[in-house]
Amino acid sequence: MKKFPTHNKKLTDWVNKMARLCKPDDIVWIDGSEEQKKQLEIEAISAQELILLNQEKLPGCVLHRTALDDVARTEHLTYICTKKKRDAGPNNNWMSPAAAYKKAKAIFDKAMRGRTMYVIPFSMGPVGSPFSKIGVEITDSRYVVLNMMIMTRAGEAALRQLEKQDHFTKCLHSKAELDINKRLILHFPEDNTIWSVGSGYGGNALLGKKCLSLRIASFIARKERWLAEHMLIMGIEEPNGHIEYIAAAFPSACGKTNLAMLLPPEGLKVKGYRIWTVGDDIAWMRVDSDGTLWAVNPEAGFFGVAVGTNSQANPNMIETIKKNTIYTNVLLKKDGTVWWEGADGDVPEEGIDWRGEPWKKGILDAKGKPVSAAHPNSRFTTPIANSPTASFRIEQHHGVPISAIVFGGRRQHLAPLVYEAFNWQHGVFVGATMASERTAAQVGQLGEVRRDPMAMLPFCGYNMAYYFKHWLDMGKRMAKPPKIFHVNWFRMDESGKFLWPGFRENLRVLEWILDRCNNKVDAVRTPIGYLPHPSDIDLTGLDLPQGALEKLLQIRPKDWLEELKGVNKFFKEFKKCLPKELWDEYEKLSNRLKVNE
Ligand code: OXD
Ligand code: MN
Repeated sequence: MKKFPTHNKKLTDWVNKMARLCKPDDIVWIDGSEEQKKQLEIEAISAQELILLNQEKLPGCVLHRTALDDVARTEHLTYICTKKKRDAGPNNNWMSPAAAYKKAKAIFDKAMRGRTMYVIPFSMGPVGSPFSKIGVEITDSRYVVLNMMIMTRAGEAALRQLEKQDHFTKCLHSKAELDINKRLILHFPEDNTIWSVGSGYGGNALLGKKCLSLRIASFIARKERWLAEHMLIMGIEEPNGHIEYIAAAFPSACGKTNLAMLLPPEGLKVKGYRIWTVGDDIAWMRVDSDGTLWAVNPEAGFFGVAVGTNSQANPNMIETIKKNTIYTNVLLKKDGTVWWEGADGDVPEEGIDWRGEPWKKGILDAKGKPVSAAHPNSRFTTPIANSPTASFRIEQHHGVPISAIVFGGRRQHLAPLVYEAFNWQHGVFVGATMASERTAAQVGQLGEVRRDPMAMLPFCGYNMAYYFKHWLDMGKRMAKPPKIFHVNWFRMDESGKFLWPGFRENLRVLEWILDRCNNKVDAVRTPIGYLPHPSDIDLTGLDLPQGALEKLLQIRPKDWLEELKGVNKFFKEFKKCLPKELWDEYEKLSNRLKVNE
């Protein structure tokens, strides 16, 4: 066995112990160097885990295909393993730590025989920043190593930081047999440990992402009094060069990545706005000594959905993924480039689909349905630094100051385009009652409302009732808390047509949000919060049909009272643990609506 590049006892003891369990043939430590990365790529290509793409057109890009039943996060196999079940809450699957370790050990046992065990020291957040956390992932997947090298700061520098602080999150991963019946994604927040086995899919296997940066981090954040959130962070540069930052939470597949990289709309060009992307998925936020909220993105890459990404939806992403990108489950074209449904350009005549099968334009399956070229959850992994919008503050240890927090969901009829919460407590209620309607892309009843508070339902590593309380407490700690808003880009008219064009035009709404933060405009007080005066949303160059904006800003108290029934049911799941303040906000909203009915 090779010499370990560290004398840190905690780390070497743990790696040795995991090696005794998984029995790899070899152990390789990841130093984060370009040479090591190249070497791993060569090995992965010869083992057919990766396909080298056309290096002239897509330099540094490769393609990976997952197992057919390993294409998305498996929430039903994801557990929070706390000593007390109540600490995991009704929002999580729970297993006792003893039972979970026992069950998983049987799967990890000798799982790495004939394979190499990679040890990846990594930092979530800039190395050495007071915001950041160190983790070490052990894995037997080269694909995981190469992804972690993009998504995190992996290697030597993280290891030296670990030695200084002497604590880290222990992340153990093995593909094992990639068997869905032997797949478990286990979190042990009380042990600062994650065990994931039987999956090679990003959200299950890149343990720095959802597992550490959200589930484990949210648990730690409550103890250490900060926030780990499922939020994008973007900077909006005004013509005078001043940049304001916002953090925004939307459920998965509501356009966080597109918003974070937005290209200002043609109509507002004269105003000279520019967008800076700090992050598209996760925000860690702390109260600083100035009494305001500051945020970093713990990640260093994007793990974005490919299907639907094109020059109209996200031109900056199209630029970003032209180099040094790992594509997963997309179509391989004859010329060694890639394609997916909704990509730019013509539908290719033929290729190899995400399953590895020959594919032809118009090809139908046995039931007469089109065979998809790319999986609907196909992905690209790409460095943020590739993006033309990458913020110059990404590496800054202090992060960025947050002026506004924005919540959002997909609501056909209920929520207006935008509204502002009355204060922090009301804002927490707005976040806690967030919901989204199912689209055709998801299984289940179309239009069915799914509650997803702060977009954290699948990611909160403890009882959400305590999480709400933590949010309320955080507000009290800030001298100047950010204002809280709610947006809905998805409102429809009577004929089922979207009333708002979305995408680039969303900047018009962010402009109003910033005007509110800077006390530049007043607003209309309504039962649900402050709404814009229609004339305060700059529609220059936008051809919105007559009356559309008024419809977008309409509130129907009857619909909101109906909505409150769902909220009531949801809140009751948390029994006595739910903070009284949220029931107070519920009552106040209900009363305001009844007066206006
Ligand atoms: C993601 C998700 O992959 O939220 O970011 O599902
Ligand atoms: Mn996400």
